[in-house]
Amino acid sequence: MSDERRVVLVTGGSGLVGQAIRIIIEEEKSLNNDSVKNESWIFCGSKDGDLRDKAQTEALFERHRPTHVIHLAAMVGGLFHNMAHNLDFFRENMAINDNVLSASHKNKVTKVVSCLSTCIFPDKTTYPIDETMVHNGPPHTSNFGYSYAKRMIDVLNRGYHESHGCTFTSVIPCNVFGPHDNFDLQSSHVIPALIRRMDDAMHNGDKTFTVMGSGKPLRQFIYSLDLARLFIWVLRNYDSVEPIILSVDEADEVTISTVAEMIKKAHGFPGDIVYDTTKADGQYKKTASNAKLRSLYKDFKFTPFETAIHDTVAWFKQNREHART
Ligand code: NAP
Ligand code: GFB
Repeated sequence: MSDERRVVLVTGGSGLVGQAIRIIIEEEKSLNNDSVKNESWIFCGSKDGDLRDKAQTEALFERHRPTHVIHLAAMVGGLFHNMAHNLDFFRENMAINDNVLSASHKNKVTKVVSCLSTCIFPDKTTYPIDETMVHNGPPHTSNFGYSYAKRMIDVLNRGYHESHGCTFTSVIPCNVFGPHDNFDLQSSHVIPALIRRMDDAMHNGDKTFTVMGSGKPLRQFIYSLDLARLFIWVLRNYDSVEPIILSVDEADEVTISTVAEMIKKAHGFPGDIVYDTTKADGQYKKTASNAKLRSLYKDFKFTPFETAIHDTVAWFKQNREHART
């Protein structure tokens, strides 16, 4: 990146990934990192402007005049929230994404990095999944609304590049977890859901703990602080319009059962884990390759999964009263 002063606007800055980026940027500032000296970072949540509304989006961009944007803002949720609200996931995210990219173009933003997800890939596919496969078939039915809206970010990026030469690109994370996650019972992803519900079980003195589904599905999980470091690296070093997967290795894929046992160990829950197989499993697997990332950022080290789980459980127990529950 050139030496001129950069103003980086982070939409969705109050969420799981946004807060992780804030933590890493603060860490870089405390270490007097050279890159961050040239950058002003602005973290926005919905209180700063409802990005479903075009006028509020344009007002936010006119207020901050960003040169770069990390676009995280979205309606986000776990399997069960998606299954119950596919239409809302599609419409809200379509509106947010079109408004943010249109305002970025109108304000001559130098670069936008948006966020897709490994859950948007075709349900019927070969493995491992890679970046070329985004549009090769319908996504899993459980989250078709979110998936198609996210795929349209890639379509918009290509359109703005072809018509206006914009450097609008995207990253494709696997499942993310960490501090400042959404621990709400209705809308949360599996890891924050299990952490919160097991904390409740500990307080209630429950003898058993119920995991939804069979526990057999496979997932790759990235710690939010690791994803944040990779996001910042993409902003500063990756200039292709083609998406790039940001995921742990295929070998780090784990079953939901393994995750539940790790969270049980981190909590010190004494009871037994039982499975409610009347509840959906969702996608069985969505194994993604991080070969492109590894070829460009060779020495990146991911936080060991068990350490990240332990630290997230500790964060939740210390911050429960302020967390999104
Ligand atoms: P999150 O914790 O739910 O945060 C969502 C963020 O978007 C919040 O800052 C929220 O602001 C903002 N937002 C939502 N609706 C908005 C609106 N109408 N106007 C303005 N801001 C709005 O989500 P996350 O997990 O950090 O996800 C960040 C990005 O990563 C998303 O694009 C998501 O699709 C992607 N992603 C997440 C995962 C995962 O497992 N979590 C996996 C792959 C990709 P308020 O809180 O102030 O309302
Ligand atoms: O993170 P999650 O909700 O979404 O994980 P996906 C769902 C898996 O965890 C299923 C099991 O196999 C569930 O049966 N599970 C067990 C639970 N207990 C629970 C629980 O208490 N809560 C939840 N939520 N799951 C999402 C997509 O898929 O991945 C989203 O639907 C998004 O669009 C996200 O992209 C990253 O990993 O299945």
